[in-house]
Amino acid sequence: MVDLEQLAQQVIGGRADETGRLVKQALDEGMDAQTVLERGLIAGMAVIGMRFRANEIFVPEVLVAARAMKAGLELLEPVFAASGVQPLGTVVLGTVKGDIHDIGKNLVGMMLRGAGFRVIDLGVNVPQPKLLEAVAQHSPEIVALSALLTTTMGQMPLNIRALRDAGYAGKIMVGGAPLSQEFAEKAGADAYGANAPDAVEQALRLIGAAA
Ligand code: B12
Repeated sequence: MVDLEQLAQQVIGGRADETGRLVKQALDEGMDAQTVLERGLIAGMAVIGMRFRANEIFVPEVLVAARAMKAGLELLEPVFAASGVQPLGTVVLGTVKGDIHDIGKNLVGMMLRGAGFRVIDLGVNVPQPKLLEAVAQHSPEIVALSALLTTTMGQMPLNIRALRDAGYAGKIMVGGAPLSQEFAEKAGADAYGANAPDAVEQALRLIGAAA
């Protein structure tokens, strides 16, 4: 029987192959996918989130852990799709127009997925029509936008206004190095996240789930 604590340790250590192997073994042994997700993958990523916040580890370690988590998630996703386990909510995520930075956005997306959200990642340099189209198509509980440049952070209020004008009534969360809580409030966002664990905490708050 797979030891889920050991699976969590593989995520923490960023060992993608071993993570995938243990997830597959757990499923083959008939273990419930939700249990594998919560007590293996999410438990591991939660430790990474805490260590990242405490400045005990840095971006490279988070990235390799996130990659390991992704390897495990890819094996669980078809099981969830087949069994109809409900995600916490849908997040439409993207880096704003004119901006091609995506390392932070990808981290945010992976941690949101790890927390149980369905994430529709629109990629980088996302023009407003593409964002509006995705929101109309997926009716997300949350739209999450990233900007890394002072020249692109101005896209935030423009996108937020366009989303509201189009009738989007869900929550909007923004982040990226040049942004701040104050900027987010002025832009009309519902939340600002300073880093990926914070993004998860904010997303849970926005949908009314305890962090
Ligand atoms: C890597 C990098 C690049 C890579 C990007 C590769 C990639 N695939 O992303 C490349 C080389 C392509 C690049 C290009 C450019 N870059 Co650059 N880049 C960086 C660098 C070194 C690191 C950014 C990064 O990935 N950080 C690590 C991640 C994990 O952190 P993060 O992005 O901040 O994300 C975290 C939080 O902000 C938050 N977050 C992020 N998004 C979101 C979204 C939500 C919803 C939430 C809640 C939270 C959240 O959570 C994340 C995880 O903790 C920064 C310097 C720096 N120290 O920030 C410069 C930097 C951002 N770049 C800069 C510049 C100027 C450029 C260029 C214009 C350079 C040029 N002259 O061509 C181009 C712009 C291209 C474009 N149109 O976008 C400047 C921006 C200056 C400014 N004030 O505007 C910086 C600050 C460097 C500098 N000091 O001058 N860059």
